[in-house]
Amino acid sequence: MSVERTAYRSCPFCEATCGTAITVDGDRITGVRGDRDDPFSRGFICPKAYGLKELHADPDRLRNPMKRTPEGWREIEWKTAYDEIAARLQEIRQAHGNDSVGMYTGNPVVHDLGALLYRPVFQRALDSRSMFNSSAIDTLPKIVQTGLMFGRQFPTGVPVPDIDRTDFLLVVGANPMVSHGSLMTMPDAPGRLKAIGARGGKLVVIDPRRSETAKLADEHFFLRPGTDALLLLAMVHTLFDESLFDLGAATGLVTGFREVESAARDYAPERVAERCGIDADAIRRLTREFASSPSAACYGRLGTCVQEFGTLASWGCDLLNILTGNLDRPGGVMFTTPAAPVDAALPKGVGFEIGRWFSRVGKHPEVGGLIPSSAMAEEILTPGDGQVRAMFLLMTNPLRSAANSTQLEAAFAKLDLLVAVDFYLNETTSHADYILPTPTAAEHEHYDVGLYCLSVRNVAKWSQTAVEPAPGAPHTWEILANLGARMMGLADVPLQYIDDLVLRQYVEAALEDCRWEDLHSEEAIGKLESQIGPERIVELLLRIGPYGDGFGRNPDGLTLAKVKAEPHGIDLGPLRPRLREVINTASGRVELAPALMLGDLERLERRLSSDPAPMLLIGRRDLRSTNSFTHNLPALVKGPQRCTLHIHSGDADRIGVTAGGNARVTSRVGSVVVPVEITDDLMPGVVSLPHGWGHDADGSRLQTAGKHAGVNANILTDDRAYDTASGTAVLFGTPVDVTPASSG
Ligand SMILES: Nc1nc2c(c(=O)[nH]1)N[C@H]1C(S)=C(S)[C@@H](COP(=O)(O)OP(=O)(O)OC[C@H]3O[C@@H](n4cnc5c(=O)[nH]c(N)nc54)[C@H](O)[C@@H]3O)O[C@H]1N2
Ligand SMILES: Nc1nc2c(c(=O)[nH]1)N[C@H]1C(S)=C(S)[C@@H](COP(=O)(O)OP(=O)(O)OC[C@H]3O[C@@H](n4cnc5c(=O)[nH]c(N)nc54)[C@H](O)[C@@H]3O)O[C@H]1N2
Ligand code: SF4
Ligand SMILES: [Mo]
Repeated sequence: MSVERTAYRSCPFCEATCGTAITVDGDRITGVRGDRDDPFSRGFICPKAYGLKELHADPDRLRNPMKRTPEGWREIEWKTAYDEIAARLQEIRQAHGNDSVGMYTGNPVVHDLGALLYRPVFQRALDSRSMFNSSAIDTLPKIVQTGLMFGRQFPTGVPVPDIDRTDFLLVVGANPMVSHGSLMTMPDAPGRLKAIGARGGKLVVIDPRRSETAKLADEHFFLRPGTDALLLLAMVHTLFDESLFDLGAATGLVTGFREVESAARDYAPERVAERCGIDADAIRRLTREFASSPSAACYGRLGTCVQEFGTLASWGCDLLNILTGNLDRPGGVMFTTPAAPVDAALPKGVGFEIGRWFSRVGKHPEVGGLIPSSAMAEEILTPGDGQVRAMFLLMTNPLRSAANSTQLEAAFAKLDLLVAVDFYLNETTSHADYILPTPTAAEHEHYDVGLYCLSVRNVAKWSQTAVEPAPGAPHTWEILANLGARMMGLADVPLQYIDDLVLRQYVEAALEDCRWEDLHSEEAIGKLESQIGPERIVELLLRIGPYGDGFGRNPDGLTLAKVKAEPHGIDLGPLRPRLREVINTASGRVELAPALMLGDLERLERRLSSDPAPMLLIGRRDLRSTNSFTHNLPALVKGPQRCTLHIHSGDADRIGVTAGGNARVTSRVGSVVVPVEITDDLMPGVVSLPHGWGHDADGSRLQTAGKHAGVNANILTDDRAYDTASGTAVLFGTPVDVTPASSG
């Protein structure tokens, strides 16, 4: 008789970290439900959680390393894969230098503890400047903006809305009813958003689309894509113009106040209103309401990042928060106090730097040693010293997620070597020479070291393994450690030895500037109970962290054992004020007016005085997708086709496209034909198309996704369009031409 077991883990399909209870019979997942005893998510899950079961059972999912041969794909042994890949990488870098090997990583890395903690290890082993920043696909403007203002490395300097206590949430370019929050880790986004109204608070949404969040809101304003910086500067202008500012907790802790006042002088609401599509009176009224609310939080996400003025728009959001006294105040925006402070392992020092060097071809600034993902194709295609000839991809499908995917596909075809750590043979990995699959989330333990730095409450939870991986199948950290070791000439060394070296690096970084001054490496290493792998690093971070036991110095404090003993998770309380300890700028103050932002205003001015494009394309997320990789799971693709072009009825009539008919959408770089849905939920002059589709590529092995192929939105997005300040690709606000089309 079989015995059913239950494992508890956070769901890996978005940033919300909902607690799931996974029932298992033998090596089969039998069910996934919300964990009612999880103090953070209280039983909430969305339909995607069920994907844990379908993904584990997916017959298309790869289980063994794959090698491309003249006869087609062949399964090979892990050791052969490591040896061959390392040898090819060595060969390429010996012939062409270290920078000829590039690396790019994708969104799922944040849900795989081993990938997250051992990526830097492999990166160091590659010792190349061709490290492409996946944050440049969604978060870089926020990283640069908060880095310059607060002097901290991502993700520890990003204030998050205190959503459970706020009286006023202003959502600019985010759709948390569907995305469930990003840079704001909060299970049960719908419940938390509805609770704002239920306690008498207000929700206002600024979005070119009447999104699911906008439909819930008290007020929604349509805004022309890419004009957020103008709107937010107009709100800042109003704060000064009408003397509505009050720094609150930030009083005495800021610098650059006068510079902001003078910069905002040019952006009177009356001057930007027409361009934004929002009345000047409405801008002034909204500003007054925000400023006079007992607490308020302005939250910007993708709509304020993946656009032409992402850094300025992100700056505008936090200026509004700071100048109205809402930074570091309950109900405003606050800094999480994570139990496992991953920043302890980041390079120390004061301030945040950008542009210590620039990319070879496009001259994009580096951030944290990485160059923007939009530079990938040009770095591969442009000959010269440092040209990229090999790429290592870690859990990403850039031929569906990055701008101008046609060009990137042509670039990948030119590589001498493409290696993908991925469990699907999909649109990108089908171009690889080797594919290295890793176990699914249900098959590994996990701790949300990254996402718990951005959670709306302080929490800790250890995610359990639900099903054991196939015998011999390595975890992501083992793959990265094994390949990294070979790249450093340590081919025949036991994994334990390599991992001890990795641990030592983490310990030394973490103990520099640690709150337990008398704690030394040998003591910490000696007292760690975990033996190997990412778990040992989490144990270290928990024990030195703000709630930690300090390796015995605070006996009641947290240890990994205590966290593991609470499989539903531990609630460590609401966000608490900590601005003084967060500020890490050279001036010791919050930098309200970094030179990068002031310098970028000239570009904004130029845009304001140029003619607006008649039709702009934006994205759209769907509740049952996670970017590109959940479309092979039957429960998540059933129902009507979701990859459609949304267009306003007035535009549809003028252009002559009809509901259910097809439209051709053309941008500078490409063209697609897509079914049309007419809706007045979009503002006129804006069309919307979801990303992550286009599953009809030759060479993929995705039976279910292939039947729901859709089109690839990133055929249209332009690699040459980016937020110059940060190097972020413009994914929302692409000028397009829409015409009727007869067939697909
Ligand atoms: N036009 C447009 N483009 C966009 C966006 C948009 O809104 N509009 N959004 C952007 C954003 S925000 C993001 S974050 C990116 C996301 O883009 P990516 O980071 O490329 O994410 P995915 O497309 O989901 O691809 C993830 C890959 O990892 C693999 N994978 C998933 N989980 C695992 C795992 O546990 N182990 C292994 N080995 N492999 C795994 C999948 O098979 C898939 O190939 O897309 C961006 N692209
Ligand atoms: N269901 C689901 N959830 C997801 C994902 C998913 O693919 N599916 N992806 C995850 C990932 S990787 C991320 S990064 C997050 C993203 O989380 P969000 O940012 O909340 O997600 P989006 O739906 O892209 O929301 C962006 C909103 O900006 C609007 N917008 C477009 N252009 C502009 C503009 O110029 N200005 C303004 N103000 N608004 C604009 C869009 O209409 C959209 O409503 O979601 C995560 N969660
Ligand atoms: S909202 Fe859905 S996808 Fe996101 S963590 Fe929760 S269950 Fe998973
Ligand atoms: Mo993202």
